[in-house]
Amino acid sequence: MHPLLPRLAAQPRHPAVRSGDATVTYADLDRAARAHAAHLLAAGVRPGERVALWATPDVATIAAVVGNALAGIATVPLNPALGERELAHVLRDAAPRQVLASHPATFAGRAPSILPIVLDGPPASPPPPAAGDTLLVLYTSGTTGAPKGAVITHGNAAFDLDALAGAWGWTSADRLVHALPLFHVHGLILGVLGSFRVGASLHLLPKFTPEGVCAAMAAGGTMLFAVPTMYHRIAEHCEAHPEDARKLGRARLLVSGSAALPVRENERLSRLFGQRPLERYGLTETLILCAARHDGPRLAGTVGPPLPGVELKLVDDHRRPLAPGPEVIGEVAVRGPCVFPGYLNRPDATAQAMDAEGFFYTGDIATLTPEGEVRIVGRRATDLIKTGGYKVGAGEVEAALLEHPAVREAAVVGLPDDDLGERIAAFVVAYPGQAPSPQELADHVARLLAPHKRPRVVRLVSELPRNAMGKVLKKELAALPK
Ligand code: MLC
Ligand code: AMP
Repeated sequence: MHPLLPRLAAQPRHPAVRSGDATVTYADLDRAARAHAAHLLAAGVRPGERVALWATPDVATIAAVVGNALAGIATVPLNPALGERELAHVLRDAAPRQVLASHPATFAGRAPSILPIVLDGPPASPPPPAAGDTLLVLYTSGTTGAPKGAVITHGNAAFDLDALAGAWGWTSADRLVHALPLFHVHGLILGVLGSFRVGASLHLLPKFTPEGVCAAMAAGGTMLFAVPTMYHRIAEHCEAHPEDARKLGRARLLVSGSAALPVRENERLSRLFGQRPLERYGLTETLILCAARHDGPRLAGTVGPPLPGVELKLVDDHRRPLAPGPEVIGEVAVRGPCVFPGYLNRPDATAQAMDAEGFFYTGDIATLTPEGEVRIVGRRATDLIKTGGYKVGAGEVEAALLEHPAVREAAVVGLPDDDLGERIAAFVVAYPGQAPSPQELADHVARLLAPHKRPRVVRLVSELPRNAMGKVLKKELAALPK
């Protein structure tokens, strides 16, 4: 029995994935995943090595992720929209043994050699990987520099998914409606691997639309995982289409995460659907740390208590623990079996984020309610932006802007946004005689990094406000009249 996916071979006729008109049973998935593993092993990929995979939202990609997990081969999922600069960085840093795609032609020329995922042929039965073996390397942004590869082990994922299954009463009777990207924790670990660990079914939507989500819920969905931006768009849609609101109202559980769900939005969703969404909180590096329980209180603005087995404390600016109390605000530090072992090739960054006792410092600022629920109230670094549930470092966007020949200086901030949570705004000083258009600069960033990292607002300014030390005063920029 595979330690991460024990149900894979245990319920052959149960539906595993529904995508479009096709339904793939657990037997189909198990067979396809093992055939894929056999091809990789025959091609000389060894357990413990890394394989990159264009994470297109289709069954072949999912089967390849599962096959890699069965064989102990680490998956490096690639955002299909990744820009050229960021893709080159990831491929250099992760140095995958192979790059795979369900449709290699789509990505022709984007990597030296791209192999198709092959799902037929004799299945492999490799020995199961150990808890400490790498399951995934997930690239995540910091305040500066290029994204870092967070190493997630089989043990990290198994612990976290079991804790979440307990919190949400998640079982094989569930069908999860899922329209999240497959290259981050939320969509890939929770949505895909979580469903398969508990033996549930997954209704995969290749593209998020409110109409598509409502139709999938009406077609038998019991749970929805989505980011606040998706809930915002679903709410807008359902206010105009009450019949669709009723479809979501029948859900067993609506779960929101990856960014704060504003209290106002929470109230709006409760009114629309007759049930309050559950929030959960986590990071790529730690997986999910806190979650409201399906049978517990649902308080707007809180992300639930720490999951059983997760140690959570609030610390001050010097990482000294703060005595818990109603007025206490501090940075969230965590320890537990879901916390990653470190960043790939970056012992410096790992040592900065974690202490010798194994506590990871999240950068999130929180308070604790008297009942022990966590309320996230902010973030330490203004240079980290969460937009549509994606984390973006201001530094990487600034560096990309500076590569544009017309840009002399650039400062990037996140501005509050009802839809995206934060929208990326760039303040740009152009070289004399140059006036690049906002669209041109946004396209430039989308081409180098990824479309979700493009600035949605670009303002040309004559100079950037700086303090006496020459440091850009970002708070002043964010406060400039629109
Ligand atoms: C627009 N597009 C461009 C472009 N402008 N493409 C190239 N150049 C330009 N200048 C295209 C995009 O490619 C995309 O195409 C479309 O326009 C819209 O792109 P977008 O603006 O990025 O998407 P948007 O509509 O805003 O998407 C909203 C969203 C998305 C909610 C669907 O943000 C999303 O999927 N968010 C989920 C993020 C997530 O999973 N986070 C989890 C991180 S894990 P096309 O073809 O795609 O439409 C984590 C831990 C935890 O945080 O706690 O979970
Ligand atoms: P990522 O690195 O993309 O995994 O993003 C992790 C960050 O997302 C956390 O550090 C938080 O800032 C934010 N986040 C995730 N879930 C929540 C939530 N429920 N409420 C508030 N912030 C969240």
